[in-house]
Amino acid sequence: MNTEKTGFNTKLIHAGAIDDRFGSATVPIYQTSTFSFESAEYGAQCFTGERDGFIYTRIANPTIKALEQQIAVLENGYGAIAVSSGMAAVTTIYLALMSSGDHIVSTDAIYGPSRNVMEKQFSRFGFQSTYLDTTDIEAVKKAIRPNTKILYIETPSNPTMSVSDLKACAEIAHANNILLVVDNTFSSPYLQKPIDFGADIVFHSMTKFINGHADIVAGVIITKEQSIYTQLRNMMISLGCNMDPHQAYMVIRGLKTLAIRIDRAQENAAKVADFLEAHPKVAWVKYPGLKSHPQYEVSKKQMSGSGSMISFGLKSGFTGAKTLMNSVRLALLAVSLGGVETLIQHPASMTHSKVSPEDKLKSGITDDLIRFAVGIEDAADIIADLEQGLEKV
Ligand code: LCS
Repeated sequence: MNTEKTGFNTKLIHAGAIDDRFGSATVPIYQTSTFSFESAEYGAQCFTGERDGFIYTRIANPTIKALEQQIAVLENGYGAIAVSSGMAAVTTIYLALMSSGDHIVSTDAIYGPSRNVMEKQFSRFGFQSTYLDTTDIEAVKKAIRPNTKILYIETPSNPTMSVSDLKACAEIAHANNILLVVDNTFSSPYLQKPIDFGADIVFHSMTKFINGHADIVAGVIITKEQSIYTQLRNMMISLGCNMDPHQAYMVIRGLKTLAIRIDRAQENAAKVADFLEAHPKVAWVKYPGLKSHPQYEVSKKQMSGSGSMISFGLKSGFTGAKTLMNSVRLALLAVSLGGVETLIQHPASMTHSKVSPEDKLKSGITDDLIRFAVGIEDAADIIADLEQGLEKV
């Protein structure tokens, strides 16, 4: 069906549909590496672009295309490029848009490997970078240089839950003729659509909320315009970091319930955040839905809900954090997020362990920070689990 004028939930169910001669209710898995051409002429025309036929799965595949079309619709973008992981999205963006001597300005407290790959690996190819607190708009303005090509923000940020102002960042980027790239993993298009606020490129680790069942690693890049889409797709094809058809099928399957999963998880998260904020052993809580969050007002302007990620610290610091992590029984002590199960982890020694101690401190990834990804279990059980864990602290 044409989902152009439908609501978000209808798009989640119907926007990815493809023509199928048997009337399959779900998108079939085209588990093939190659596609036969009906004639030599047809094959040649597929290569010149005169025809839109499928050639080879690294380039395009019907199952993957169904997912890409659906994600582009959900993010209000021109087109989407599915990739093998969230990190494949990050590296494809860096490599497609930067050349030796170019500079990127980025949020400091981003997913650790997204920063490490730039500072420790791509710096070898002459890429320059400045990492800073992008909630500070004046600091962002000052960091832009004549050779800056990208303003890259992660909002809310992993793991500090800081919220950068999308509209203000888009204005700075466009005033300087550079691209705004947004990692929208923590919100998903259900809660935040960065293109509506001026972003040029949005990407996701679909390993998280979009797939939502902790059983697939995947990524996607969405662009506002065709020219950047073509640039990124060509880089993805050259790097060979394409998605696999079966992986695409799994994401399509998980995506259908995105809204109801997030509604439920964030309802739980609001209760967990209130519980933590009132607990005598808790020193601080950062959750965009709490009035105490420093960017509470900005989050209300650009997010339709506060999500299900919480960071908090205990008065007893890292020692207490370790006791809590070793005491929880319902929450899994595991990295990742956005699945149906509640997870707890310690960024300073786990997801962000490779960020230097000075940079961790500067970007607020303190030793006492515990990251809590709230799942869709019963809120009372999640809170009871934290309560019994905190008793041992
Ligand atoms: N962007 C964000 C915001 C992420 O949280 C992650 C992974 C990535 C990109 C990379 O995606 P991947 O390649 O893993 O699909 N975040 C993780 C985390 O916080 N714990 O484990 C993985």
